[in-house]
Formats: sequence, C-alpha cells, structure tokens
Amino acid sequence: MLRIDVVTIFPALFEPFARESMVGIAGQRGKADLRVHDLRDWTSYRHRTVDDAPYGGGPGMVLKPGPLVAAIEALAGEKGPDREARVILLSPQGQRLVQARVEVLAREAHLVLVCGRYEGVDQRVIDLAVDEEISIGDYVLSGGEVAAMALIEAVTRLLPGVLGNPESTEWESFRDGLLEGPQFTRPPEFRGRGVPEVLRSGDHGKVAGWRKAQAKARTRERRPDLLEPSEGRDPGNPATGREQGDGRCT
Ligand code: JAH
Repeated sequence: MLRIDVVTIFPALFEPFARESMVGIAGQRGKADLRVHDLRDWTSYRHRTVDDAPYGGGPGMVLKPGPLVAAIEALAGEKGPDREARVILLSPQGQRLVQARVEVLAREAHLVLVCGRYEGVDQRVIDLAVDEEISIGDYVLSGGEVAAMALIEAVTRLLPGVLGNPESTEWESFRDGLLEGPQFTRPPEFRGRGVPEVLRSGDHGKVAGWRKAQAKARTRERRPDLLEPSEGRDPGNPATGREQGDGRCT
C-alpha cells in the first residue's frame, strides 16, 4: 500500500482525478491511499493567509514558510534520517522526472507531494522540510498541482495489482526506453488506407521483429536523445536514467 498525501491551496482540483483516474482504481483495490489537504487548514482561522510579497521586491507572491512547514511536518514528521515519508516539491527547479525515478518512487511507502503556487515557496521550506524537488518538464505551470497529478498517475500505474493487464508493464520494459511504433485496430481498411500485412500474418515472431524495428526507427527519427549517444562525451540517457559514464555505453 502506497500512501500519498498532497498539500495544495486548490484541493478541489484533485477531486475528479482521485475519483476517475488510475489512483481511484488503486484506492478501491487497497493498493494506494490518496489524501488531499488544503494548506489553509494550517493557517489561523481569521486570515487564512498562505502567501506574502517577496523580500527584495519583484512581482507576485511567495508561499509563507509557517503554514507549509507545519503541514509537511504534520504529514511526514521532521526532516531527517527518522522520517519515513519522502517529501517532494513539484518545481521547475527540480530534477526532471524520468521513468527510472518513477520506478523507484513506486517502491516507497509514503509520498508527501507539495504543490507550490505563485512565484514559488520560501527557500526555508525547501531547506527545512523538503527532501527532493521534481520537475515534470521544462515549462512553467501556474502551480505544482498538475505536475503532482502526473507524478501520481505515473507511480500508481506501476503498483502491483493496479493495471488491468499485468503484462503491459513487462511489455514496457521489453521496449526498453524506445518509443512505441504505430498501432492499428479494425477495420482492416479505413478511408482507403490498409494495415501493414505483417500485423495480420499471424506470425508472432515476425510481428515482434517488425515492431522492434519500427520502434527503433521512430525513436531515431523523433527522439534521438533517447538512444545511446554515438560519439563524444556520454550525457547519459534521460529516459532510462542511466548515469553518465556508467560503463554501459559503448
Ligand atoms: C509553477 C509553483 N515542471 C513542471 C512544473 C512544476 C511546478 C511549477 N511549474 C512547472 C510551478 C509555479 C509555481 C510551481
């Protein structure tokens, strides 16, 4: 069972997600427990203030440290070796989320996901209470909520017993960081366009070989960064999480 707590000033954003997505199924099956918390629950009743102007000036507002650290410590305990939860701030300043990291997170018992808003969070929250910052990509959102949902979806679908078809995760590792090739379903002809003959041949060996070749060609064409670098310094493979110069690059 993976427990996930989310801290946000927009808890209602998570309602349809918690109900309708993979995490809803995981919850029904007792594989995950998603709890969404309103940051304002850790503010004083009268003002409910979560943000303030940045020191030094500049546009926008910054999330105040008081309520955020109180929320995180209530859910995860104090930062340090005894903390059993992993506290993650969704932030463009974080390490980019890749599937290898998702696989590691899916083995945790308890994740606390902190969604920033506005111009960001007071740095002391990160220093005192956050274990790790994660980015889902190099673009700016208005807050971490959608990024948190992406992370939750990526993690929960890997939990044993969550996906309908347990073969599909094995299938993904068979593809090994390559893009998926083209897929077809019925009808066999649509607007004059057919289906590659090999897929209808019934020869499973030939189908597997064709798919692998299609996946490699498409990856080379569209995402050469996912393939081994051909020469020069080894920058690692961001899709697989292979480290720089870990010896697996020839
Ligand atoms: C933007 C707080 N990497 C995706 C991502 C995650 C969080 C944010 N933006 C992008 C964000 C503004 C305030 C978080």
